Amino acid sequence: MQHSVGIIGAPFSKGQPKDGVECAPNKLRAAGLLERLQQQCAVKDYGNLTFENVALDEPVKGSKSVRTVGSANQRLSEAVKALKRDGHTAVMLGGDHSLAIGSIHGHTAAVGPVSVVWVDAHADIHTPLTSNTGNIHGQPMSYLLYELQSKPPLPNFSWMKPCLSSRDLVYIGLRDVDPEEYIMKLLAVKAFSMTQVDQLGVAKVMEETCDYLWDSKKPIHLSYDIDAIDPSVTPATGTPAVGGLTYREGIYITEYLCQTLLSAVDMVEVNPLRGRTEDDVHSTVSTAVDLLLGCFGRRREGNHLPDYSLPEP
Ligand code: HAR
Ligand code: MN
Ligand code: MN
Repeated sequence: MQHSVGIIGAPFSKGQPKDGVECAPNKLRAAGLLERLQQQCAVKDYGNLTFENVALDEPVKGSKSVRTVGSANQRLSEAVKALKRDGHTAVMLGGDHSLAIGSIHGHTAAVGPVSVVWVDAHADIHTPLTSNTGNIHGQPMSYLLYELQSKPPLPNFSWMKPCLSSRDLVYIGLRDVDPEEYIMKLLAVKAFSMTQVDQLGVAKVMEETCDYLWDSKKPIHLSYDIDAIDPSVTPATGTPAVGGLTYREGIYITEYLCQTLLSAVDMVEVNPLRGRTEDDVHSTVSTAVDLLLGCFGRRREGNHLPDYSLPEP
């Protein structure tokens, strides 16, 4: 499928405590993301959003920076909605994973209900009441699901309504899930943990993922947390978890979804300040770029010009 891609940078880090994840959008651009994507499809860069820190943002029910996260996501939701209305496939460069709230909300505001493929070591489905850390990047799914929204809404979240059904969610790559996140079992969410990736292989996982989602034929939102990939490949991230996807498995997921109704992609949790060495950062950033290229037509067999013919001797 030929995509026209619209890119939004979301340099935001208040969904978790570690500095640096806000540097990722510019790092990904500096690594040549736009130039390389342009070789495959039309690209429009909408630039970076700017976010305010809300003063006196005291914890609410233990969750941190609720108001700051709420207003950042309101802005992001509007931006993604506008980009989708312009007719592009959305690429949101985070930032931490709390941004999935605004990204998925804005996507559905423009196109109606979507399916979500959430590629992550973590389920990010804590509610403010179950979270042990109070970090909202561990909670976005609970804000999005009809089945889980907190009532009354948290401060600076009254702009949003849940917009995702648990039937339309698939997890891939899980391996660091807290006991309270058993919520996902109660909701019967489709999930391929690393155990299933080992058992079935990534090709079967993707076939089953798309069979499962195909029934409803909704546009697909891919939310890709870079910590889904093994930290030997992508160490520059805030909460690395051993035993992750290989580079090849990670890329295969994007190549497969490229051939579906892919309508929006988040790339989150790349933290250029977390690597121990230059190489750590480089490997993480270039893997994130490769994953995005895979979403939009890059093939490992080689991409060829459509009108290519052998040169005249
Ligand atoms: N479950 C833990 C928490 O709620 C860890 C959250 C995970 N970090 C992320 N999200 N990068 O995927 O705090
Ligand atoms: Mn995540
Ligand atoms: Mn994660």
